[in-house]
Amino acid sequence: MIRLHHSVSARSFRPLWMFEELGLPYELVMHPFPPRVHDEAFLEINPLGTVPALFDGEVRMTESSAICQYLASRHPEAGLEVGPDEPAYADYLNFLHFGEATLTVPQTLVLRYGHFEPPERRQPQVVEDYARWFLSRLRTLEPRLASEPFICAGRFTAADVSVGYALMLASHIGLSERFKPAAADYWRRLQGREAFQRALTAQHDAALEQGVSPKPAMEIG
Ligand SMILES: N[C@@H](CCC(=O)N[C@@H](CS)C(=O)NCC(=O)O)C(=O)O
Repeated sequence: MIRLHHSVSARSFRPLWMFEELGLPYELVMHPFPPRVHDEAFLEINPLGTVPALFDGEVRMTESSAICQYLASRHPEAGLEVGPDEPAYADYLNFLHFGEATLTVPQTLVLRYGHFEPPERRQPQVVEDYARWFLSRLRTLEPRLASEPFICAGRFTAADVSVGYALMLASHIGLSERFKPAAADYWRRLQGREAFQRALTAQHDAALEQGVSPKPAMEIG
């Protein structure tokens, strides 16, 4: 069975959400965040010290958007991938990576320098600069999201999971109040998906069962 190492609401939520969209059986191993700080032995599972860490037979993966792509293409019958022969193939790959590289990475600077670092190392200017960076890149999606229900291909795909997680993180760190209307509607639509709700429940229940706090470490406020 696929095993996913996960911390509540960390990027490993992307593969967890994919499992629920695909109806796959999986084992969820919960870690307090950040895993390498709470358990040095985690570095044997993933030398990067980060989640996700996914094991599927001989396969080992540590990049959340790549895992979404992997799962979608392993289960093409579910329609969560966009194939090379479809017109939206390039958009699909672009947004799958945009979700992590462009929309999530700047938020990690907001989190680190506004929340995780000790008070004397906090950098309010970095926090505001990278919050704006994130919001201005997100704004580029407004025309698309105002006329399309999903990010590409006219249907829900793994690219929506990638971008959707970035919106979830933004809501934890207080940036969703600054979303423009089409992004706010899109985020509401994604949260309304049954698989998204099941993923939230799964991480909550697994955290409690495994003695880990179910509260997201990245929640500000
Ligand atoms: N690009 C990687 C980033 C993985 C990553 O940085 N994960 C964060 C959680 S959101 C983490 O585990 N951080 C813990 C640490 O840096 O010690 C991905 O998309 O999976």
